[in-house]
Amino acid sequence: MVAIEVVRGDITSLEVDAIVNAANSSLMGGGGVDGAIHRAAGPSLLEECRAIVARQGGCPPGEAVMTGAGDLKATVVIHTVGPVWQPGEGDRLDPILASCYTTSLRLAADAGCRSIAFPNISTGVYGYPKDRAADVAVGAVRSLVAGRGGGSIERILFVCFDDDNAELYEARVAASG
Ligand code: AR6
Repeated sequence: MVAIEVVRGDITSLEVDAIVNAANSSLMGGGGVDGAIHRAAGPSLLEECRAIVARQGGCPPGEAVMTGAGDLKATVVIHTVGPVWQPGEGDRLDPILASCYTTSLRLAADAGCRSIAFPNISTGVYGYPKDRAADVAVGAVRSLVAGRGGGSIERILFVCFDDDNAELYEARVAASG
């Protein structure tokens, strides 16, 4: 049985095995949750990201890479890149956003993680409509778990920084539980 929870607050303060970062394709840090995670983790995160970029180039939207977690309480940070919202392109972008969640979950499971925390990917700077992103996120996680694709994962947290997202996620997680 996998527990799916909604938490309000700052993702960097959580004690979970894997923290997911809403990064950009350069993996070189940025604002929003990306900036907060890099600040809290310290310089080792950027060093590891640089090594990944040197090896494989950047990270395309919908994909994810994993690093250690530096000074964070987590064990790993999974850096995924959400799609930038474009009006009229939702049907093309939704599967890319869904892939951020499922790819990150699979990476965490491959690393033997038991708990993972997601921010609301693409709903800040990248401008995705929050209700649409919440539908995609909860739907993607639920179907992966229902198909028993979660491996070692026992706890999945949706971490909501703003009240709008918290209400959207609380309603959807309760409705699909
Ligand atoms: N803990 C949890 N959630 C947070 C935190 C935090 N400490 N800080 C912000 N959020 P965004 P994106 C929420 O803009 O839209 C960066 O510059 C925030 O309220 O961080 O995927 C990257 O480098 C919002 O709901 O990510 C990329 O260039 C959510 O996190 C770009 O932004 C995502 O907002 C990615 O844009």
